[in-house]
Amino acid sequence: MTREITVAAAQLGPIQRTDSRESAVARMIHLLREASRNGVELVVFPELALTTFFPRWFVENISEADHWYETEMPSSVTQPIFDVARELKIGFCLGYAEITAPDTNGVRHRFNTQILVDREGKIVGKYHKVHIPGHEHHEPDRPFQHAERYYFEPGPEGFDVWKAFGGRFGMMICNDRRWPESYRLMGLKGVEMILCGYNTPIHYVPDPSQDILQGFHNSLVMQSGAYQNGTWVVGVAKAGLEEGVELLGQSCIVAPSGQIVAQALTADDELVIARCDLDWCKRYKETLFDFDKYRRPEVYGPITSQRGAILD
Ligand code: CDT
Repeated sequence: MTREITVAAAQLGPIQRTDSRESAVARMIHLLREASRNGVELVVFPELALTTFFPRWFVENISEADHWYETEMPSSVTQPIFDVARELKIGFCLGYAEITAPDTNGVRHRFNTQILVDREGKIVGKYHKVHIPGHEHHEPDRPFQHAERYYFEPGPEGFDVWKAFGGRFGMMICNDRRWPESYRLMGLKGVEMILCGYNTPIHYVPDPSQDILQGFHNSLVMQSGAYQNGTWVVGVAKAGLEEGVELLGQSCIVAPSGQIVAQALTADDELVIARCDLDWCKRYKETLFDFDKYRRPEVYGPITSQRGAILD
């Protein structure tokens, strides 16, 4: 059986506040059909792909924001993505805001979620974003909010790897890609391809000097994470000018060598396609990054026992 898979990072241009879910779904279906014409077997969509990036606005009563979340997946609105992908025999990965049914304490949980769907239209993996960036309270002096910490709780399950598409696939979402622990936890489960959707404003409000480095940091973290764990990484943006906020594009596919093999040319709807040999991972996993031979977990304890730096 071949260990090669043709993958597309399906970058989306902006989704404005008044754009319906139906219009986002229609754009995704258009990309699925284009992917099929190019022999793609797996299409990866961005974080919160069905709506605008709503954490940029604050509402006093969080239930006023409930309409941004999905209560079921698929729903009548998202079912066409599943139907068309299955008809084309394409798997896909989709990011969306999820609100759960009430738990035993009557609490509904809000997660920033990503799912992996196989070529038969079955959900084979679900991931809840672990690293939630931004702020939890209204910050009226900012030009725009990034209140993800108000709208989402961190995924309690952590990182996982699913056997699918003839390999080992992992998921992470946006800010997760900046943290080496995200990649390493999946690396320790033998991950061969990590799928990561993102919405990254180019303007970083707490320190605008980082603005011109957004593209560099985006590639830096994904290239390092790929190389240091011998895995493919597929990074997929929602890009362009969304509600007056410029979002980084530069969706890309990174090889286990750390090299970018394909990258978006626009900040709009665009497929970034690469044929990826999952066996390429072995060249790194079995040599320089042979974890079993070279790692020293006995001296890594503070990484899990401690959160912030402790200064002597
Ligand atoms: N969506 C997301 O996680 N975006 C963050 C922005 C950080 S600034 C609050 C990112 O890491 O790209």
